[in-house]
Order: sequence, then C-alpha cells, then structure tokens
Amino acid sequence: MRLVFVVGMAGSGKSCLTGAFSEWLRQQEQDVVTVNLDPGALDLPYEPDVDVRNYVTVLDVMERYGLGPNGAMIAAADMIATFVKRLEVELEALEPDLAIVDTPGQMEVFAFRPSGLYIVENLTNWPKALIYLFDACFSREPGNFVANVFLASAVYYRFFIPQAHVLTKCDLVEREDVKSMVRWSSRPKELLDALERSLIGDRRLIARDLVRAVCQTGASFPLIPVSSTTYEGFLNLNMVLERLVAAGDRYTF
Ligand SMILES: Nc1nc2c(ncn2[C@@H]2O[C@H](COP(=O)(O)OP(=O)(O)OP(=O)(O)O)[C@@H](O)[C@H]2O)c(=O)[nH]1
Ligand SMILES: [Mg+2]
Repeated sequence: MRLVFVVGMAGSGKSCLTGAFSEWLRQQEQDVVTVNLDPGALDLPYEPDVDVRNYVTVLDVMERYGLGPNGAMIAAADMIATFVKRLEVELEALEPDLAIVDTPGQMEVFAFRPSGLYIVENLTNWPKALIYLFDACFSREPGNFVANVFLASAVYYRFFIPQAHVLTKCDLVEREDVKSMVRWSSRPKELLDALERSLIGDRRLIARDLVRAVCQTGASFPLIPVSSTTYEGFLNLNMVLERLVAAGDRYTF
C-alpha cells in the first residue's frame, strides 16, 4: 500500500490528474483509490473513495463560524487534522495498492500550515510520495517557471518525502514549449539562458540567483510531461512513482 499526495498551485490540475491518473491505473488493473482532501471542492472530476467533505466543508464552516471564504478555508483545512484517524480507518478498510490524494485548491493552505504536515505524517504509515504539478500554461514563461521551481523546492523542504515533478496540461501548449520546459527542468544552464532572453534588469538578476540557489541545494526537478485529457505521460509517471516509493529513500525525481 502506498500513498501519493498531489500538490500544486490553485488550478494547476490536481483534481483532474487525480481523476485521470486513477482511471488510467485502473485500466492497467491496478487497485487504486482516490482521496479528496479539499474541503472547498464543489464539483470534482472523479468520484472520491474517501472524501474529507463527509467530515468538514468550507460552506459549513462559513455558516457556523460566520467566516468569509478565505478564513473558512484555513479553518476547514486545519480541522481536517482532527479527522485524520477516521480517514485512515476508511483507507485501511479499502486496502488499496495505491491511494492518490487530491489536496486543497490553495496550495499554501495545505503545504505551509502545520495541519498539512500533520496530515502527511499521520495519514497511515504506508510509504508516501508527492507529485508536484507545474501548470504548462503558466510555466512556459521562464520567470514563472523559476517561481514554480522555488515553490516545488519549498514543498520538498517542507514535507521531505520523495517528490516527482509533473508538467500538466501539455495538450494545451505547443510541443516546442513542452520540450523547452522539460529541458529547463534538467539543464539549469538552458533555463538561465532563457531567463537572459526574457527578463531584464533586477528581475533577471534575481531570477538567476534563485535558480542558482535551488541548484546549490542539490534538488533536481526533471519534469514528466502529462495531460489529464489525453493521458499522455501516465506510463512514465507510473514508472517514476514506483521507483520513488520502492527506493524508500528521500530524494526527488
Ligand atoms: N486541456 C486540459 N485541461 C486541464 C488539464 N488538467 C486540468 N485542466 C483544466 O484546468 C482547470 C483546473 O483543473 P483542476 O484539476 O480543477 O485543478 P486543481 O489544481 O484541482 O484546481 P483547484 O483545486 O481549484 O485549485 C480545469 O478547467 C480543468 O479542466 C489537462 O491536462 N488538459
Ligand atoms: Mg482541485
């Protein structure tokens, strides 16, 4: 049994990837279940097997405590921590080979509040990994790509579990752009060259320093291009996840 958390910026494709990748894995005869940890989700593109909204929803929290949507989102995400044991009982009863966990829309609520770390550490003692999503539409600008690299390293530094990096929505951008982003992700020199061409002045200097700082940590972010619409790249993603979790070590792909 393994647990894989799907994390990325708002709208980066977490829920679609959870739905499409689980569907693809089922077609490969894998025993996979989906977990929704987003208490604010209204419509999901999949039917979760375990759903935090059975315990807490953002709408309920808004009504009960008179909070606005943002405050209620934070409160609801923190409340999830108190339901971890119940979620775990549900998951263990299903005994899947793999559980894919969709996380709250606003990544910072999950990644940078204490409750998110508590959930990742305490939801089962199964081997765990994380998929960090780069939205191809957002990341094709070199400056945005660097911002995403920085966020991906912050998430790795935060959870410290094996982390795979996925370029989502590849069906929406040109093939050449996909190739460029994949090259930037494994060859920092090419990313630095792209920054030279696209940014000027202090922004260029800062972006360059950010890339170098991430390189110095030794973390690497080779991107796996995927599409939740065409299922492109799911074979690669599955292989990387199997290697990551089997290795039982703490490093990134
Ligand atoms: N064409 C295409 N659209 C995608 C893909 N993945 C996601 N989308 C679209 O991107 C939008 C956001 O996708 P979601 O899966 O809801 O993203 P999310 O990260 O779960 O979003 P929040 O939970 O609201 O932050 C939706 O309109 C999806 O239809 C993809 O691979 N291809
Ligand atoms: Mg979502």
